[in-house]
Amino acid sequence: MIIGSKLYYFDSLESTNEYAKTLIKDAPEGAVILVDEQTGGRGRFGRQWYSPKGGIWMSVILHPPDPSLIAIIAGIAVCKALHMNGVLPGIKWPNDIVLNGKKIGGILTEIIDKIVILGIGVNLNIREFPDELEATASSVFLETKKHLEKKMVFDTLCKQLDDCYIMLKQNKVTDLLTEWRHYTILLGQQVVIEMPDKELSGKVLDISRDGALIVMRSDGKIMRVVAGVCHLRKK
Ligand code: BT5
Repeated sequence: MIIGSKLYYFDSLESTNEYAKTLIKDAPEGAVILVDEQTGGRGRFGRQWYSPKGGIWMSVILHPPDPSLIAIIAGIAVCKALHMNGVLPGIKWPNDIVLNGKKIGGILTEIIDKIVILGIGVNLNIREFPDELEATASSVFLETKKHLEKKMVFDTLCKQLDDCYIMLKQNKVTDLLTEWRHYTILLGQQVVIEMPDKELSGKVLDISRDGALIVMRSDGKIMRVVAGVCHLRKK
C-alpha cells in the first residue's frame, strides 16, 4: 500500500496539515499523520476546524501526477469506508461529507512544490458541537447512534484511499467519476455556488474529468466551476 507507507501518530497537534508541511522533504509518499485531537485544525480559506477527541484527523503526503482529482478521490474513500461500516454519507462538492443534511467531514488539499498534503477530517464519535456549529455540523455517532471503532474506520479509509489513488495513477478517471456520481448528493439539484468575485445559481449536471462541477444556469448556459462554496437551494 502507498497510503500509510509510514504512520506518524500523536495524541495532539495543532494541525496535521501544518505538521505534514514540516515533513514533506523527508517523508515517503503515502505517509500519514494521524492525531486524536487538533488544537488549531483548519478548513479552507483559513477557517477553523473543530477537532476534539473522537474524530479522525489525518493528513496524507502525496505525489500525484495531477492534483486536480485528489479531493474527489478523498471524498469517495471516506464515503466507501463509512459505507463498509454500515453508514451511507454523501459528497457535497467540492469537499464536504454530509449525512442527513449535516456536515460530518471535510477535506483540505494544499499543494507545495507539486506535493499534495491531503487533510481529511471525519466527525466519527463526537457527541457535541459548539453552538455556532450545531445547526450545520454533526457526527456519525449523533446521526446513527452507532459507535464505530476509530482504528477500524481509519484502516478501512486508508485502504479505500489507496485503491482510489492507484486508480488515479493508472488514469482510471472514468471509473473514479462513476464512483463519485454514486456518492454525490448534488446531481440534478439546484445550487448556489459562491465564488470569490461572483455567485452562480443553476442545476448540477455532472462533474468533469478535472473535478470541475458542471452547472446549467436558468438561461441554459452550461458553466464549469473549479472552486467555490456550494449551497443546495431550498425548494
Ligand atoms: C473543510 O473546510 O471542510 C476542510 C476540513 C479539513 C479538516 C482536516 S482535519 C485534518 C487536517 N488538518 C487540518 O488542520 N485540517 C484537515 P471548509 O469547507 O472551509 O469548512 C470549514 C467550516 O466548516 C468552518 O468554517 C465551520 O463553519 C465548519 N466546521 C468547523 N469544524 C467543523 C466540524 N468538525 N464539522 C463540521 N463542520 C465544521
